[in-house]
Amino acid sequence: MIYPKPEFKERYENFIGGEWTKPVDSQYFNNPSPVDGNVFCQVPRSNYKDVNLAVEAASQAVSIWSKTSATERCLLLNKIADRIETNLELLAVAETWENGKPIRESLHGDLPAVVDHFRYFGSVIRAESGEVADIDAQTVSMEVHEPLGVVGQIIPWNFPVLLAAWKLAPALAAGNCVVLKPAEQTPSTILMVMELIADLLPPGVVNVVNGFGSEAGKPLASHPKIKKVSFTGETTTGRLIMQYAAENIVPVTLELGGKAPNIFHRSVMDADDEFLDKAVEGFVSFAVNQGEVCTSPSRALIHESIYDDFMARCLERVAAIKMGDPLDLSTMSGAQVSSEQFEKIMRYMDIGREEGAEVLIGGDAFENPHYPNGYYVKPTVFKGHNKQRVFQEEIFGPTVSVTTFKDDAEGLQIANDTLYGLSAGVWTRDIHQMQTFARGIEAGRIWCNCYHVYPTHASFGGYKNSGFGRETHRMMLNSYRHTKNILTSYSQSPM
Ligand code: TXE
Repeated sequence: MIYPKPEFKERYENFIGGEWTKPVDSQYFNNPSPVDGNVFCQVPRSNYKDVNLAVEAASQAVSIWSKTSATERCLLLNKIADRIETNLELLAVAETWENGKPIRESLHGDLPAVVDHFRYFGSVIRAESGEVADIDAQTVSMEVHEPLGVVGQIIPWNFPVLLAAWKLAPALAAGNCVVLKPAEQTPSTILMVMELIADLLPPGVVNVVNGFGSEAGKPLASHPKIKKVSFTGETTTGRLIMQYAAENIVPVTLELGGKAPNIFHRSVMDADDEFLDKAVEGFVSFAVNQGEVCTSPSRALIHESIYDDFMARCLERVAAIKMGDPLDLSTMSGAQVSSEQFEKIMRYMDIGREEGAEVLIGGDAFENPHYPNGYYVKPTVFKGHNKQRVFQEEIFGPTVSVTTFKDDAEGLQIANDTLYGLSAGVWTRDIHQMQTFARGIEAGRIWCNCYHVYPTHASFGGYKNSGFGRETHRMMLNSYRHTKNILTSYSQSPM
């Protein structure tokens, strides 16, 4: 089945204080689709003036929203979830056109996860109860929570609506108001969501300001009235965000890049066919979302004793990845998000070859007969060693760099030999080996005998240069609120 091309407005505006608001300096930028390379809408090119308006609107809304009951906030989050669910197909098609990802992922992965996210955080705030401790017979300690106020959220382009939901749902649940800046590559699907939910939101509770990083992102992250910055993006940008936030002494959550090892142990080849097939799918998941995933298993470490047999199966499966029209439900790999990202990936194809990595399959652009001007790259497997740049640097494309290891010690050493620490995969039938690797790898998410699974009630976040702070899971509510301790003495005697 092929979905029809979505319909967008020719021009969108910022969403500030519950109103569609033109940019103060009347500047807009063109938004092209990576699917066909053509501009399909215009979006505000905002600057600090627009950010100021949005922060002001959010500041005014805080006094009311922060006082709402958990029940009220829960109801709003559930209404948002319902509205998105009712329009799931519309938004999934738009997301594919905006980002390039295949419709089967936006329809069955991204958008359902968005709905689930709002429902989950609606549920957990209703289920919460606090902590009270008897310090002694006359003294009681009580932990209470209070919202931070206005939070700034800056998101990237690889999962535009889903990452907006990852940040919005917990921030709202905790009683904050938000100013959100989408990525300049993917500004419009989030605005479509805002159109759908605008009537549900009290004015100023969620504000969306579009624009470029230096022009709109920086003034947002450095605004003195922002009480927290939550950022997902490149590690170098994350460093800047910390610097901006340091000026105002506000907390940051950083979800940055990755170079995940996916480790296949000897026992994978001894397992039954079902498990072996699952492991092969785990290997191939480097091509999910065209590799534009911070957790992408972009390094595969394969035990030397199974390399030939296992790789033969993997390469056969990679060759079967169907490319084509991203709006076709049978397409498995779509377009890279932008011409810049496409060029970056193609540069790494050259870098890999120049450094002596062998290209086992792919290594080139894909000429899409449906869309000759879109940005398509063939799923690519490099064979080399962990010192090469294609093993060390985040390519963010459908590539995996494969190497072998001889024993557990060497496997662990290679796995940790990277600046990043976001995630890893471990494939083995040996439970002791699984535990050794799960505990030994320096990363925030270890998938054991699975990959690319993101339940909302499991925590997610990085070690090392992949950032800090967690997303998903109710534990992150505390990163969107203060904890206040109220210590009461009931004693009548002097202290
Ligand atoms: O990221 P940026 P880019 C990695 C991936 C990709 C590379 C570059 O390797 O190839 O980063 O992508 C905003 N102050 N990831 O250039 O610049 C920007 O407008 C405030 C991994 O798109 O970090 C956008 O909204 N904001 C990542 C957001 O930051 C600034 C996902 C991300 O853009 C800013 C995306 C500034 N000075 C890319 N500069 C992941 N962890 O999943 C930019 N921005």
